[in-house]
Amino acid sequence: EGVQPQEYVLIKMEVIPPFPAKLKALEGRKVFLAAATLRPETMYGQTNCWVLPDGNYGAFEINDTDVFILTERAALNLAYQKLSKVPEKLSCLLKLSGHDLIGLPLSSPLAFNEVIYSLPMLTILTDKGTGIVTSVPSDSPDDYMALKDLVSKPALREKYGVKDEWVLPYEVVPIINIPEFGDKSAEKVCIDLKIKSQNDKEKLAEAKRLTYLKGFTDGSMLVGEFQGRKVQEAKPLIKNKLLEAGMAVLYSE
Ligand code: A2H
Repeated sequence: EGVQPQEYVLIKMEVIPPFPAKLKALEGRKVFLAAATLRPETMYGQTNCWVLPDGNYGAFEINDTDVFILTERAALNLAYQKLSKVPEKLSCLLKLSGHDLIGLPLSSPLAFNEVIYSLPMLTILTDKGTGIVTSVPSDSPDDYMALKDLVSKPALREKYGVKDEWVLPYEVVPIINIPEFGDKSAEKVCIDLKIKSQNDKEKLAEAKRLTYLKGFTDGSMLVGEFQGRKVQEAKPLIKNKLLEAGMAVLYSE
């Protein structure tokens, strides 16, 4: 962790009832996978959610109505940021593993896809953010490659119990244009750099550097309320919209 605190937007990805057996204890509650992002303006292009299969998660009461699924570490940080039912204390309703979360159908703010699924990503860090990541393959090289791995490797889907219909038909949703990279910048850069899988760390770091920088400085919105505006301008507007609508909360660590 750096010297400066990092501020994330936590996107409330709602688990669509009825809940599977592992989540039965949460029935009747409003349950969200809380995904940490630095790119709230990309939420239109969400295609799925990522969890770490062997990761440890919990379902924590955040206030009188909402339950967040995330790592205990993140829940504790949130408890010190006025986001726990009991001030500065955890209220864990249920412990869960990443495996328990794979295949959950979700409804996520701003996403053009009305129902998206929770899927395995093997490179998620449990000491960063919430351990839950929302997937935007048009603009995130990590997301693009992790999804491509699942789409192109039936054995990988089988290993993690991923049903074909949770990943297929697979479509990248264009949401931001970057003059140098087009309307699906992550896909283009991953192809140009010949990235082979989600584990190709060095090349992915370069792809992220390229798209992140150019997306912010040169990108413009192709969709949504701020269509045609620069990403730089749209980003704080969309972030505030999500926060005001109660679809997201701020989180620092
Ligand atoms: B970003 P930083 Cl479109 N493990 O959101 C691995 N990755 C994580 C994570 C974790 N525990 N928690 C968050 N992240 C991802 C959107 C996005 C992101 C786009 C493009 C780039 C991008 C959609 N996924 O991140 O190390 C989340 O993915 C590029 C780095 O704190 C989060 O924002 O800088 C970002 O990494 C935070 O990473």
